[in-house]
Amino acid sequence: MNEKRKALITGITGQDGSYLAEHLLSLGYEVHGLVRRVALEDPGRRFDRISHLLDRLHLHAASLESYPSLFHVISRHEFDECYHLAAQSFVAESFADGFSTLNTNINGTHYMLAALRELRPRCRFYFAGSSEMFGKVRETPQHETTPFHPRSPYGISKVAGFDLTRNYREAYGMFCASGILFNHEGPRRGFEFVSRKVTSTVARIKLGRADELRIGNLEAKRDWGHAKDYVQAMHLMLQQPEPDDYVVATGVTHTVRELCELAFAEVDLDWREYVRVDEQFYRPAEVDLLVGDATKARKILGWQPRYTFEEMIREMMQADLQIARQGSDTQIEQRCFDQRSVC
Ligand code: NAP
Ligand code: F7E
Repeated sequence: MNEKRKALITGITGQDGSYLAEHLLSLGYEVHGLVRRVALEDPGRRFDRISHLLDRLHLHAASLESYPSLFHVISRHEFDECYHLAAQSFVAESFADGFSTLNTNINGTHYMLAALRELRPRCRFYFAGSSEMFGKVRETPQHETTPFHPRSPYGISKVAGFDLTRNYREAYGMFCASGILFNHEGPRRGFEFVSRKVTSTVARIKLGRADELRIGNLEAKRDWGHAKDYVQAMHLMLQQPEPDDYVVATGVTHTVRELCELAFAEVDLDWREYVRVDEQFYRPAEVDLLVGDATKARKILGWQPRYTFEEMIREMMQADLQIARQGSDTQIEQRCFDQRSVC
């Protein structure tokens, strides 16, 4: 009898964690997730992305800030694979509070690696690297050998996490791999990120519940894919004979302006009548142009994205229209549509 493979996901309550949990469950894994104690105390709100999976998941309370709490969870189960996704992931917030972003993202990654080395050195480890590591890009498109030049505390924290992951691979022979993932979105994206901010606000405008979309840099360019496609690449990276690092991207780039045009067009509105540029949403240092070359992932992992940008925005628009029609966006209204907030 083959035993079920056991996977541990940190950040299981986030966008990627929820899609990855679904994917691993569909492959027959026993899926464990690390969650914050406060999340266990407020499941209605904190578990909204995984509420449909709760009876099939094993959740453990731990904090990325506490080595003993991570050590304790890892000591209790023979994990085969660990996907380290938990992080302070919002770039704008990392400018507002660089200290906590660096602390959570760098120390959290180091704690995970150190505990695995001590307790489960054969457990395969995935680190959630980011295209933000390329920052002020030295070449276009960006691939695995493009030098890093991060432009935010968030980007700096991810470069440190990437280096730690590679160092554990080289120094201790552990199976440690990093995905260098470009932006990926979907209907479960946090409302502070530009794609979801646009689709959720457009839905509210369409229903007469908002009258404008205040936004930052319309000329910023991103390579946007769908999170459902990208979590499959994470899993494939841990199934290879040797650990390595991979760029995961669509190779197609769009401006924030094009994103707005498309989302408004989906509901037959003209974006120019509603979009207002507001400098409070500009960043102190911007990453102007990101476009990834995922040739290595395609050749070695056999991975390629299925969703186009247009299909993804359509799916997000439809989902946000439904939420707005049901009126279940009241909390969001209070939290994120306050135009004084930084989202
Ligand atoms: P997300 O939706 O913001 O989810 C972040 C997760 O991290 C949540 O589960 C959150 O838990 C958890 N977390 C944050 N701070 C924590 C702490 N101090 N202790 C324990 N857990 C903590 O992010 P995502 O979009 O799914 O991204 C997943 C990972 O990929 C992140 O590391 C991100 O930096 C990286 N990444 C994302 C993208 C992208 O475009 N989505 C691209 C490249 C890399 P709570 O629910 O309790 O807050
Ligand atoms: O911004 C511009 C903003 O916040 C995208 C994270 O998942 O992907 C994400 O980071 C672009 C930037 O994502 C607004 O200046 C304009 O140029 O959606 P975002 P991000 O910063 O690219 C990377 C790969 C990660 O690793 C991160 O974890 O859009 N922009 N106006 C705006 N952005 C926001 N949020 N809000 C605006 O009003």
